[in-house]
Amino acid sequence: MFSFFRKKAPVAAPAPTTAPSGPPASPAPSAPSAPSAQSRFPGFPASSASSAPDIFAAADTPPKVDVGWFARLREGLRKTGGSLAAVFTGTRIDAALYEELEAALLMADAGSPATQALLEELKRRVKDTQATDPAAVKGLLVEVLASQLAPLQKPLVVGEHRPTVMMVVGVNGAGKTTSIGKLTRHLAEGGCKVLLAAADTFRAAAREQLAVWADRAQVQIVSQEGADPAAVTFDAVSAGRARGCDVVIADTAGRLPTQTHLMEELKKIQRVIGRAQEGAPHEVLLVVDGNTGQNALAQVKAFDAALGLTGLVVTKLDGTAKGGVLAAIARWGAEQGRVVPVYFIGVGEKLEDLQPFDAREFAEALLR
Ligand SMILES: Nc1nc2c(ncn2[C@@H]2O[C@H](COP(=O)(O)OP(=O)(O)OP(=O)(O)O)[C@@H](O)[C@H]2O)c(=O)[nH]1
Ligand SMILES: [Mg+2]
Repeated sequence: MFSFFRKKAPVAAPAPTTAPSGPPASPAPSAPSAPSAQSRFPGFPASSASSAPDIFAAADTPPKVDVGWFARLREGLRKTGGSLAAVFTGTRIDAALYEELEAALLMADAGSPATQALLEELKRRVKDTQATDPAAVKGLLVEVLASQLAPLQKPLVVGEHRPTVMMVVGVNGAGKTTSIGKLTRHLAEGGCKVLLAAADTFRAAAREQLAVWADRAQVQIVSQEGADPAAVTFDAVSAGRARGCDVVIADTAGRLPTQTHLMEELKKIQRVIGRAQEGAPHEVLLVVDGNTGQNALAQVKAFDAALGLTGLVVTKLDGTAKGGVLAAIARWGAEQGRVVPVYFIGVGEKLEDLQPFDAREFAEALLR
């Protein structure tokens, strides 16, 4: 079992309790919790007495214990990797090589601005290092890609606010509920008290799906059939505050950013969360399916314009994803001077298949 979250300070949260799904929970009296001197984070020693605030962070240097997920990422990106690798099988570094590489990057969904930026920086490094062998250029491309993706790598920190409130958004079937489920398990196993809000209220299956994850992780859920999603979320945040939860995560229904009324509904949820807790939501996470290529970038832009995203989860990179879209997202961030980080990538349906994003690992999985 690998550790997903790093303990930076003693945990003040009591042990998780389970509540059945049902109508919005009435705020329960919150028992003041005593700081624990013992680590409840698997794999990490008990921290010494510290006055630092409780902070849980996704490991910024993810442990490399499970090779399975990395193999799945490599396998998922194999096709793109194959086309990129083919560029470097010749014996000369010439204009034809760069042309082929440009085509391969565009095919990999990197988009034109990121492709140009990658090529420019690669040529500069080739010149600086006086590389003469195409294989060496491939090595340099790993470096260039890793450095251009690096701004996307940022740990998700929870614990600075209590509760830390996250709303999770995205198009239909992107992997929102599954990612929330996995994240909840990791948080709960790391000692966080989590409460889920089933703000996808109209589909019974959606509520049930989230309830299954809540049950598995032994965390509370606020859920009400057919209720206004904003009202359910308000109740959940209020209950999270009253019960001394560390994290409240709202699962929303899938929608296209072009569906104006549904985007308005998300804005309402966001506003209402702010009414239940000042300064919240602390995270507005967009889940995007890595298979959707350049459309994923369009989704990032549209949801960001509507809600002001704080982070991304890119799922299904174990499938037929081409992977280049992460370079496009990084380039877009660089151009606008505000990067929306990729907190996690999804490489399958199992718990360990949600991993903190690591720029170098990703570049290596794509190109090695
Ligand atoms: N292969 C693979 N499948 C995934 C991944 N993440 C999610 N899925 C699957 O994608 C499907 C849709 O996932 P959900 O979590 O239900 O997606 P959602 O965004 O909540 O969907 P809606 O609520 O209907 O909008 C499910 O079958 C998941 O198991 C991933 O990283 N890899
Ligand atoms: Mg869902």
